[in-house]
Amino acid sequence: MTSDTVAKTRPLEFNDVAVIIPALNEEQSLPLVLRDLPAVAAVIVVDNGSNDDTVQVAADGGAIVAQEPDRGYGAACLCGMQKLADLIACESIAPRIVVFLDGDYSYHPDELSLVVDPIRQEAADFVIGSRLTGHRETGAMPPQSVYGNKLACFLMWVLFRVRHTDLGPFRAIRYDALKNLGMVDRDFGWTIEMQIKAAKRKLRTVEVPVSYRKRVGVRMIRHRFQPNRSNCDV
Ligand SMILES: Nc1nc2c(ncn2[C@@H]2O[C@H](COP(=O)(O)OP(=O)(O)O)[C@@H](O)[C@H]2O)c(=O)[nH]1
Ligand SMILES: [Mg+2]
Repeated sequence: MTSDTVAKTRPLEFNDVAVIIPALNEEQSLPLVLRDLPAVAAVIVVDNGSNDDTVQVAADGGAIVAQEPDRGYGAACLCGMQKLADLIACESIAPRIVVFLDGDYSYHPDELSLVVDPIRQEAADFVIGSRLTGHRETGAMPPQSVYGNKLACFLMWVLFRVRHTDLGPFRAIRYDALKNLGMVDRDFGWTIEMQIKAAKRKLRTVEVPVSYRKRVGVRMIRHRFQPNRSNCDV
């Protein structure tokens, strides 16, 4: 389905918002994510070399599919940004806000307005959904992830005087501000890179509590508080 078709068949509640969903083997969870997401200008699912039916369920759910064969969360986000720029260049959409959302259904897509509203109300340029201040299903975030995020946030405070509680990937940012950050990290350093760069560029950044539940499907040995292979130049 093209973005034109999406626009014709859905009432656009968030026609100023584009959503980028990096996805690696998320055939089970992605239909739920796309089902619960409010109508937006465009949903871009970036397939990161899945060997299941991620691409098919994304297309069936009305998303625009981009493909990034290079593994890595940040690589997928960068590819999604490029796809978004292409769509804007051919004038199929003109979003003002970009939301990043995981494809594993660990976040609640129907909480989109929580991260988007502060930008719409001109109270922020960048909004991070915090799992640490929001409601977490028991066992959704393993202890090493909780403490790793806290440690990363503490180090951000020590080194950059930036106060955060989480590196949560469910986040919204003004599109023009995102472009100016010059994001480069191709792995799980992506989220912390964005937070540090936003602070350095003096973006108005706020955190909002968001809900977090156990992912659908299994994975993860590496976690987002480990910016390994990070090549971010912040
Ligand atoms: N693990 C992993 N996830 C990826 C990759 N590329 C895209 N993703 C997607 O990034 C999101 C976060 O991944 P996840 O494994 O849930 O990471 P965690 O929440 O930090 O444990 C999911 O939607 C994945 O499908 C990749 O190379 N590795
Ligand atoms: Mg996850």
